[in-house]
Amino acid sequence: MDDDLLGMVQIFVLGPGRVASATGSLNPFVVGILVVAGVVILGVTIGLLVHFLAFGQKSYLYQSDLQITNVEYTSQLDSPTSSEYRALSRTIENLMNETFKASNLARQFRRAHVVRIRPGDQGVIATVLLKFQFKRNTNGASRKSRIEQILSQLHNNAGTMTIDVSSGNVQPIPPETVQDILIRECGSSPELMTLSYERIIAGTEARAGDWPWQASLQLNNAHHCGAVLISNTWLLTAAHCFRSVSDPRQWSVTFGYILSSPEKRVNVRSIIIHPNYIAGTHENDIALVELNGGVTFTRNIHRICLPQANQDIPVGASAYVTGWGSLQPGGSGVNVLRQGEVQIISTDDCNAPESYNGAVTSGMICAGKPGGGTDACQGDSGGPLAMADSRQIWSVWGIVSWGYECGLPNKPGVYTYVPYYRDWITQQTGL
Ligand code: 4AZ
Repeated sequence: MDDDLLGMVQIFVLGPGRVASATGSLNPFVVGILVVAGVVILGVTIGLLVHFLAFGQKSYLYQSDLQITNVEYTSQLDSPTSSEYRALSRTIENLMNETFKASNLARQFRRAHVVRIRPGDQGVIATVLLKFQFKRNTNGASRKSRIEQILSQLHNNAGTMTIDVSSGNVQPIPPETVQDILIRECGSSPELMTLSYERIIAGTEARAGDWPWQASLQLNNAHHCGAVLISNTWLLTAAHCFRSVSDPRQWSVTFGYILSSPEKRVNVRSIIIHPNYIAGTHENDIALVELNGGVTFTRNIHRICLPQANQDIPVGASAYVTGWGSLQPGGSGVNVLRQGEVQIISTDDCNAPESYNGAVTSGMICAGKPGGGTDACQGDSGGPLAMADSRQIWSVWGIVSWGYECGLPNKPGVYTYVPYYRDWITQQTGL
């Protein structure tokens, strides 16, 4: 043993020793240690690289069409925000979760997400995205056939649903394609686009792409109000934003979370102010802005969903208000988009004598923090009060409208209640 070791050391010392003597200044022993260290580092690096490339985990995405023959397609399923669409998507996603969790791909399966429901020859066809994490050294064809095999078992084992999975319909898709699919759908959050749950809404400064539907409504190129993108040509905002100027030629809309460097600026073609807007009482404080040419949706610019007409909002639910408004009444606005979490407050509580004493009408909804604090303020007007459903799809439930100062206890923000105006929005835009 000892002899062997000695021999090894001698070989290393002897080799570079000649180099050392050639330069005349390096101690052969030091050079030997350096060489040994170099070889060890190189070995470890190569080892790690081989291990990572061969055994490291990588995300793989697949798309599959499931034919559900015993669910009838109804017009309710046209809208991804209808309770029917949500319930069916949830049922399918839960079934996928249970199926893969009970399969030999339990450890590799990450998430299922229904992106589309359309009428089939028989029943409905649901397009599902599936995310897995496989070791890099697994074979692509074998991954696909393992998934197909598990899905084919659904035929006999899909709870209340009768599912037909035609063979060969599991397709691997690149992450960019998943993004392109989700960007076209309304209300896709950044965490959805990677089919992960990894969103942390922390602090109050937003990051790029966090609120892709948020726009800045600008009067002569200066931020005046918030607005929210509901299609590639229409935005929702507050009527009171146009109290002084309603000529579309003086208005433009910018997208991107940093005001000073917008990702896009688009001119305004038309402005539709609710005909019954009353400045004194803030009633019907809602307006539509039509863009001069549609925007192309990107990861950082795309539309939010609209809630159903007269859909109820649960009191106490958590919602987010976003905007470039001031941090206190009379203050100046900010350059980087901010976000605040608020809770929905019942209209009865909001109309209490110590609160707004009856000024909150059925086209309004209140939201704030129990003791005050987080709130919308001047410059946030027209921006969204957004809420995510259990599938992490966001809808605009409110539009920042009014309130007594900002963040005071018993004086929450008052928002235009979008479900109350849903039919008006359809009449005006066809959405
Ligand atoms: C405003 O002046 C304003 N705290 C907007 C919202 C609120 C207060 C004022 C709500 O545009």
